[in-house]
Amino acid sequence: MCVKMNVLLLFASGPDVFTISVDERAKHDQQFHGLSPSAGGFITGDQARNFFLQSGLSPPILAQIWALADMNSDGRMDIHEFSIAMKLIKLKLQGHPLPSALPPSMKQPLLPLPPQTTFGKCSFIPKSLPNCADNSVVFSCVLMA
Ligand SMILES: [Ca+2]
Repeated sequence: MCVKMNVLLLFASGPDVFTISVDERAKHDQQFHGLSPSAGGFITGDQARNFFLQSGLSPPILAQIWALADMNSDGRMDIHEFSIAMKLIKLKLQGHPLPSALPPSMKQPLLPLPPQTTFGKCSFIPKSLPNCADNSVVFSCVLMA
């Protein structure tokens, strides 16, 4: 009972309009690799520009999106930056105004793919729920044999 409640709270405070979903991430991954990124995992400004223009957004808007998404301003995009740009393009096409600065939810490292409830040899299980008085859920990482 207490666990369920807290998990719901986590979800309620988590995703916002800028959060890139796992499905979107998978699509962005595919598109990124379709653009033949370099061995280091980057696409150039030219590669990205031609692709982004297909969205139908105007070059000045795309320039703004590029400026936001190219977090380290090195003139090229890794998969994370590309995913941010694609998300901003989608939001813009849906009528959302572009943010003046990149929202924290976008700067976070992308979720691992595919989504997993277990990671490596760790399994997260509720550790103890004495009385839920402190309204917190304790998880413990148990090594599986
Ligand atoms: Ca960059």
